[in-house]
Amino acid sequence: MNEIKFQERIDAEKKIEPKDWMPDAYRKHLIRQISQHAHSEIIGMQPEGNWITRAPSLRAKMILLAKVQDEAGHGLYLYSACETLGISREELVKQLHDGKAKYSSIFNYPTLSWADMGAVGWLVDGAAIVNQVSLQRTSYGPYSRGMVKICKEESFHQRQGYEIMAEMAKGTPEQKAMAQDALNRFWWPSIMMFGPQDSDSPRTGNAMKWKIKRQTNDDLRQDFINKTVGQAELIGLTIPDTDLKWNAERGSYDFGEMDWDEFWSVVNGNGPCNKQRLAHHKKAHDEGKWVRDAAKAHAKKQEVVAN
Ligand code: FAQ
Repeated sequence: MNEIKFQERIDAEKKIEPKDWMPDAYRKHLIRQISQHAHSEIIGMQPEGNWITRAPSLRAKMILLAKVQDEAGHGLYLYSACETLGISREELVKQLHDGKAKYSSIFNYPTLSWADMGAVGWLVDGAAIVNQVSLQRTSYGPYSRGMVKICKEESFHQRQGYEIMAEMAKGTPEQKAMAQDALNRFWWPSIMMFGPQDSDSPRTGNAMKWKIKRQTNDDLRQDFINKTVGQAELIGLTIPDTDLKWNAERGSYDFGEMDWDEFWSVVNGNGPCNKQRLAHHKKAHDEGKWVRDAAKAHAKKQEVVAN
């Protein structure tokens, strides 16, 4: 009975809130997705943090620093949304450290040059926005509201990345070559962010039924490609896909086959930087223990004073 009423609410486009009844499987599905999303924001700070001290100007350094801080904020909104489902932050971090929770495959690729900061902002934030704009209409209230705030900031991030790429593309031949090289390395991993093809995506069925996801992986990937091709052309860069061509009948770009072996290898922990990213997160978490302890002790003291 509860399940039927729950589905009716979803079908009527009503949001589910933390204190509402929900099926266990819906709760678990959300904890999995929101926590993986939160972990992605936090681990995603590493490839960009790598360039803060080497930004080419003070302006570029300030912008990059602000962007990386924004990603930390996104992680915090998402952890908070996830905690409303009855799981603690400690448990979520433990699942990440134990390898039980994933984070986006894209952050397991290295950032080798300043142009990579352009490619990450333009393509990675660009792909994240396409996915997150869709998630603004997700059925779980706290997740949906978090997405609205996050999307506003992500669109600024996407523009700062595109600006870096555009500047480099119209710079010296060496700078243009660096921008093209960054696009070559980040293109395929960026379109892999949308996940496996619909036919290989075990979570999509329930996610669509419960309106957690509003569009499938393949639909979102296609949207992203359609939006991005013209942006590359405008700044004179070439997307590294010889099969990419406009299909007037579909009103979309056709594109080449992704390397799915590479995708699953990275998702399963064997990408170029998986071990490094997780080791860094664990080290930072251990080194930050005294801060968490001090904050807890302070909160406890305030409680005693208030009582
Ligand atoms: N990487 O059945 P599906 C950002 C896993 S935020 C790793 O299709 P689902 C901002 C999937 O979890 C980027 N794992 O799963 C930023 C599942 O494994 P599980 C993060 C992946 O959930 C920018 C299994 O494969 N955004 O970038 C990936 O329906 C710059 C089967 O897959 C989000 O997390 C992958 N790419 O669809 C920050 C958005 N794809 O859990 C810093 C929210 C699939 O069963 C700097 N999440 N898997 O063990 C989603 O929209 C979905 O969860 C998908 C996957 C689309 C990621």
